[in-house]
Amino acid sequence: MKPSIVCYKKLPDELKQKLEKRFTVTAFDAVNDDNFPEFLAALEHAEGLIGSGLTLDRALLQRAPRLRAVSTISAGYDNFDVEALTERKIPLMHTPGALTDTVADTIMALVLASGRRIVNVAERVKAGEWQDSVDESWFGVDVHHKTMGIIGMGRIGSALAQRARFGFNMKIVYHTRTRNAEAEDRFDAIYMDLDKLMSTADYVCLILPLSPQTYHLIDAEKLALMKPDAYFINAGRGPVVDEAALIEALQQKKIAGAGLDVFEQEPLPVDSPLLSMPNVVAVPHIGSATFEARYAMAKTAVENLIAAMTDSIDGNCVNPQIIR
Ligand code: 8YV
Repeated sequence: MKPSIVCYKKLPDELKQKLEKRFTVTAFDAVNDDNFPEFLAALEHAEGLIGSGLTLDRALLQRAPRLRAVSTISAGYDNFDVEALTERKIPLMHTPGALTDTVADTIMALVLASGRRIVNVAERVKAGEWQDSVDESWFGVDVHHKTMGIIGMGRIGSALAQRARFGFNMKIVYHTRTRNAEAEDRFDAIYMDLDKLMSTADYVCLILPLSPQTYHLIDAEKLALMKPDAYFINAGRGPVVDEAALIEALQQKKIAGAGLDVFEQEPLPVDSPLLSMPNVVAVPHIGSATFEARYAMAKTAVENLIAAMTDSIDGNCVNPQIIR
């Protein structure tokens, strides 16, 4: 008999078929309040799980007593209880390589949109305000030749540095857990402690994952170090930033603006003060949201699940210490 798996995200047909060749698949396009009881019932038999966008905490994982492998269609895994999985020797697979360039493109877009006020001026044009040649009220600030500060110099940070350094002649300063000699070599990136980076960069770009160590790492104190004409960009995870402190820094004009792909609460509540600030570019967690990247992520996740279910893991495992 084929092993049972549960897929909790809509997959392209050919990828679903690839899974169906090997497994008995119970598929949900998405899990919501309506189908949650059916999802729980399917978990009881699940040996494998694949999907994204669901919080799989210890209690929910306990509803899957036969579970042997989990494959998330994402790079981030803050929505999983990794400790609970590791205790049960269940590998958690993810897709860090499949979205690098796409997310770096998104961050560059937020940098450009913030500095050049692309969204704000486009809204004014749509509102009929473009009546004459533009005066200073439409001006932005340059991106090229400025200093980009990258917090988190991993795969995405390096892809961003490449764009900024060679596409826009920017100076790169960075902060990360372990120094990245390759980035220093390739992009002339200068390592700085976090405080120094915050006070140096014209565009502070945050790409850190969420963990107990990074929660609210960027707080009022850190934001106060930024230059008043600098921009803050977040494409990592919302809760790495104290959003209330960011809102206050923006309201008090302590920084020039922000470009945000992630928020403490997603979807962002419609009454968030961020939405009424002309110097904030807010996008709905679209870092990896292109057809190409989402397909590559789903394909990698399917391959990851097959590898984990057949004891042939070769990379992409969050908790490799459990592999025998
Ligand atoms: C999406 C992401 O949130 O991969 C990640 O960690 O943040 C994004 O690509 C994810 O794929 C859920 O759809």
